[in-house]
Amino acid sequence: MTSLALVNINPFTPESYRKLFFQSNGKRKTRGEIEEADRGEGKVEQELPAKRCVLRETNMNSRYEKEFLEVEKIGVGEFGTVYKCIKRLDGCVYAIKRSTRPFAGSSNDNLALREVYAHAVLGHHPHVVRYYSAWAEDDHMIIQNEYCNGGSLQAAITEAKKRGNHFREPKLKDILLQISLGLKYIHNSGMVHLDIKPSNIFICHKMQSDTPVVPEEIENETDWFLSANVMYKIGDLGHVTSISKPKVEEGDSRFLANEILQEDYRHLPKADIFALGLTISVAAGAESLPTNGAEWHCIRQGNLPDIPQKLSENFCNLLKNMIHPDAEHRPFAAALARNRVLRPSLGKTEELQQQLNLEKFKTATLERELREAQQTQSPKENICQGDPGVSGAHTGSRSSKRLVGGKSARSSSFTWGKS
Ligand code: 809
Repeated sequence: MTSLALVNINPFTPESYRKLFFQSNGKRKTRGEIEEADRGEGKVEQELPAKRCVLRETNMNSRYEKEFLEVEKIGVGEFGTVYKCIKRLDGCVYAIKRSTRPFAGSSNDNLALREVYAHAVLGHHPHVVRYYSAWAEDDHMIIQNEYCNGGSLQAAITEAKKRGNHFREPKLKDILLQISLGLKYIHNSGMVHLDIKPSNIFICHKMQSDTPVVPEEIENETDWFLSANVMYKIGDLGHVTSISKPKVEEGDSRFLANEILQEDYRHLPKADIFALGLTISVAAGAESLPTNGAEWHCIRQGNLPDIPQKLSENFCNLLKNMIHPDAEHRPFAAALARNRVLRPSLGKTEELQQQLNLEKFKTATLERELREAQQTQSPKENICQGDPGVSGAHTGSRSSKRLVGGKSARSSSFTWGKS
């Protein structure tokens, strides 16, 4: 029996995902066929699998081999090798990194552990790659993360460049907004990423699901991503540190803010904003960034690298602000996440809210005037209406309390913010 047969098929995964593992005749695909189908998305015929396979005991000692089927290597870096794997038990795909560095115990300084600590504390956010598990094996740290099926932003930029293309303004704004939301979450959790760059942003394309989400049904603003077709997520938390007690391990020098080089850690979250500004510039088509030298310093003086497309003035100014030499001058992630340049619809909402508040104010004024007019009417009329303000006129009956203005006076309380 091949190890491929030792993978369960999860019936709840989207159909397109199941198609990856089965042929139209219900037979399981070989590893080669799976890789082939994964490369040529959309070519596989529509048919559901008929069989399920039960996990069987293997003789393997390694947890990695026992629990996962390795599909392919998806990246090799300075700190480890990343594989696309299927978990045999749940039949889902994960990205698994095996660190190159030997795992040196559980010291707080251990970089491999820092990544795990950060993931564990951060929990779940739609714009941060999800963490599932981590363990040490053969003296190496292994981390099991969410698999993002669209590769990295760096790979997408390279691919676009090959075709003589680059990301256009609406797409750039979408990426900037989504990553700002992820950063806002990380920063609000008291941490900073410190290695934001295109190769640490991962893309998830929505898989065809059996129960599609209807955008109109999404009421909660924070759930908007359920209708998004492309999600951008912050990954590789290997440099994460806390804002209050930082242990800074410098990230990629091409995206490094000058104050970090100067060991000035007073505004750490703004170093992530600086790196994000340059990340978006690269996605916009800026040539490869300098690692040091005069050009490096020129960018740190607030000059955006050359971008070979016309961006709107507003957007350009926003990017410029993000790389401002004075860290304090750069916007916070939270401010980016509600910036009108990135979210023009928020402006409309605010405008409508103001109009609504004005109308409510006018209504409240009219109601008050009406009550005052009623109170200045003849005492006889007041008695008929059972005005409790007129001495001896209160009848005590339920219906007599129901003044015309009385009811609306009670219902006219309102708030000036969101309603
Ligand atoms: O999808 C990924 N999730 C990760 O955490 C991750 C992923 C990728 C991908 C996407 C494939 O479509 C490519 N590479 C090179 C990845 C690396 C990681 C990763 C980064 C992991 Cl698993 C741990 C730490 C840093």
